[in-house]
This record gives sequence, structure tokens and C-alpha cells, in this order.
Amino acid sequence: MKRGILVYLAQGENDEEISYNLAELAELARNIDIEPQGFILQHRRPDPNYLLGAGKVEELKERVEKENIEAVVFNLELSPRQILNWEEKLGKKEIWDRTQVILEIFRRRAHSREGKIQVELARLTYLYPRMVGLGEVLSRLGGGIGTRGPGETKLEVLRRSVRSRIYRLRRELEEIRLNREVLRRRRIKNEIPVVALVGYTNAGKSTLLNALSLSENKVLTEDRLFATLDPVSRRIGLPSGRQVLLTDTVGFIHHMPARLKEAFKATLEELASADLLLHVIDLTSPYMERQVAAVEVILKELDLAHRPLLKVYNKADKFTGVVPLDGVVISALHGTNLPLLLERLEEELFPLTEAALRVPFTHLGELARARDRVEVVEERYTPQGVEVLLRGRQQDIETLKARLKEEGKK
Ligand SMILES: Nc1nc2c(ncn2[C@@H]2O[C@H](COP(=O)(O)OP(=O)(O)OP(=O)(O)O)[C@@H](O)[C@H]2O)c(=O)[nH]1
Ligand SMILES: [Mg+2]
Repeated sequence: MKRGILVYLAQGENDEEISYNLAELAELARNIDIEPQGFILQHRRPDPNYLLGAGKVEELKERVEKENIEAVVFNLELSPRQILNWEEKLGKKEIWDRTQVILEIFRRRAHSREGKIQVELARLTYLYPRMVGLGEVLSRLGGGIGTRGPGETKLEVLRRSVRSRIYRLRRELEEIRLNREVLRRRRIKNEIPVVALVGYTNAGKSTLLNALSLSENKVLTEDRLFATLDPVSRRIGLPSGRQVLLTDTVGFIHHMPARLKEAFKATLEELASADLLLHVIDLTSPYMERQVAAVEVILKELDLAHRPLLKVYNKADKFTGVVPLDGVVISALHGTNLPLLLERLEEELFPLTEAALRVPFTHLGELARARDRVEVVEERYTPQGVEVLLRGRQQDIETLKARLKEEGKK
């Protein structure tokens, strides 16, 4: 672990928000092997040269030297000029901002071709607009301030190659997306409902996927941020014996860098085709409400705010407080309450409806056979047959109707 220090420039947040953001920034830093030794906090407008005001700049420099700090992590995005100034000021220290830290975590976790493409795209689109400032730097190195120095042309070449790389990556992603679309269509044709896990990173989505999955092929779960990048799907069985697909994707975080959201669009688009979203929430997080709100913001941005959604409060084994009542409370790790969750899934995916039918006496056998799936609420005998009021899943009722017609034809 490298010794680090956090720098927090507050823009009107209150104390509670600041302490939450600082705790999360520290956690993000740990995920790239930087152990924060402390922090510097300032309330002010961002300074164009150092982000911080002059007094704090000196304070940071002193602390970096005194405390043997190797890496400085800023909460706000730094401009190229600010990065350069800090590098000059502090010598050979690592300078990070929150977006870079998140991008680095993603880079380390990306395994599949798609994941790698998405992360590279995010990094390049983050870099590209920043290259304008680089021209200034390149020119400064080559002399000639203010004139169109040699840095400008070098920069143009660089920018062009980055641009064409971005273009190629976007095209590759588009191809992957089309493939997905084909798979999706096939799935719809087979009528396997899809349930998608969403939630803050580290809430326990992958653990839940493993716990419910019928397959022995387990996915990675870890006490780390963004353990999952690549989407995976597994079949799960519902109490009625029906199967559905459960999909797991990248976790969310508040103030998710825009570039990352854009790059992971293909992954996130999968969510749009889900029949139901399972929002997994870490009950034990002191910041649970904030995390729920952050996920809801992202769902809204993805235009998913009005999709059917079930809240799942996880890690109940480690929780002693009062549990919320607007969802299912489970422990994915210990398997607690999973049968109840599956029942709720069944209800959500296959809601009960009622239908009135007339069954001719010759077809009572079909009705009897359907009784383990469909409940007969009322029956009335008439000369033409039995008039029944049925309650059951739409699909089962449709199947029964179809059978009655078939029988009628014979
Ligand atoms: N105590 C407890 N820990 C759990 C439970 N469910 C998951 N965890 C732990 O929480 C950590 C994160 O679990 P994951 O399943 O990897 O979380 P995730 O939501 O997939 O996280 P990302 O992929 O990073 O978004 C792991 O250390 C799990 O063992 C639970 O019910 N109880
Ligand atoms: Mg995961």
C-alpha cells in the first residue's frame, strides 16, 4: 500500500455529505492500493492553477513531505494545467482525481474483450478533451509560449490517433451490441423472463446471483468496489418450477463518471430489456439511504425509473436495526429468506389474474389437469357445461384456453 492523502474541495456540501464522500474516496483509493493517512478540506471556488487556495497548497506540500506521502487523491476532476502544476510542486508524487481512480479500478478489473474495450473507451474519452491543455504543455516544453509552437503539431497528430482509436472502439462495441440484440430477440421468442440485478457496488449482487443460481459455475464475489464488470446471466428456478434468467452487471456509485456511463451503455442497456429489476441494497452501510438515492438517480438517467422493481435488503445477518418494510430482507451469504424472495419474484413476474370460462362437460378432464396451476374460485353448472371463475397466472390460463379449443376441434 502506498501512503496517500485525500484532498477535498467542498462546493457547498454539508458536513454529513462531506464525511460520506471522504469515506468513499478513501475506499476508492484503497482499491488502487493507496492507504489514505488523512485529508485536507477546504471550502472555496476551485482555483484554476491548483484547485486549492494558496495557503492550502503550502499546507499540502508540507504534509506530503513530513508524512512521507506518495500519492495525492483529489475529490474533483483536475484540469491538465492543475495536474502539471501539482507535479511541479510536489516532485515525483502520484496525482490522482476521483474519476481517474475509478477508471483505474475498472481497468484492473476488466477481463472480457467487451469489458476491456469499454474501459479503454472511457479512458480515452476522458483524456481527449484534456489534450487541448496538453498542447500548452508540449509547446512550453518546446519553447515559444503564445505562438503556435511545435507542441501544437505534435498534439494534432496525437489527437488524431486518439480520435481514430475512439472511433474504432465505438464500432466494435456497436457490433457487440448488435450480437446482444440478436440474443435478446431469441430469448424473447423463448419467453424466458429476465430479472436484472442492480445496486450500489459491493451490495452483494453477485453473491445473490450465486445463491439463487441453479448452476455450479459461480461468479466472483469480493469485498472490493466494482468486483463485477462483465455482465453474466444464470438460470434460476421459481417455486412453481418455472425458470427465469437472472443477470448481474456492473455496480453503481454516486457521481458515476460520465465517460464510464457512456462506455458501459451497451452493458447497461441490457437492463432495459429486463422484465423486473432487483435493487440490491446493503442494509449494513451507514450510508444506505444515500446509496439507494444514487442508484435511483442512475436508473432515472437510464430511463428505467418506471420499470417494475423489487427492493432487496441484503446482509441482514450483520444488521441489528429496524428493517425497512418496502422490500424483501435477506442474507445472500447465508441464504436467509431466499424462498420468500423467489415467491415474490414469481408474483411480480407472473401476476395472478382472474378469468371466467365455460368448460363443456366433455372437457372436464382438461380442467382437472390444470388445477395444480390454476385455482377454481367459483363453479356453476349449466346445461352447456361448467361456468368457472379461475384465478392463476395469465400464461397458465391461456394454456388452458388453448387446450379447451384443441379438444373442441377433435
Ligand atoms: N455479511 C454478509 N456479507 C455479504 C452478504 N452478501 C454479500 N456479502 C459480502 O459483500 C461483499 C460484496 O459482495 P458482492 O456479491 O461481490 O457484491 P456486488 O454487489 O456484486 O459488488 P460489485 O460487483 O463490486 O458491484 C463480499 O465480501 C460478500 O461476501 C450477506 O448477506 N451478508
Ligand atoms: Mg458483483
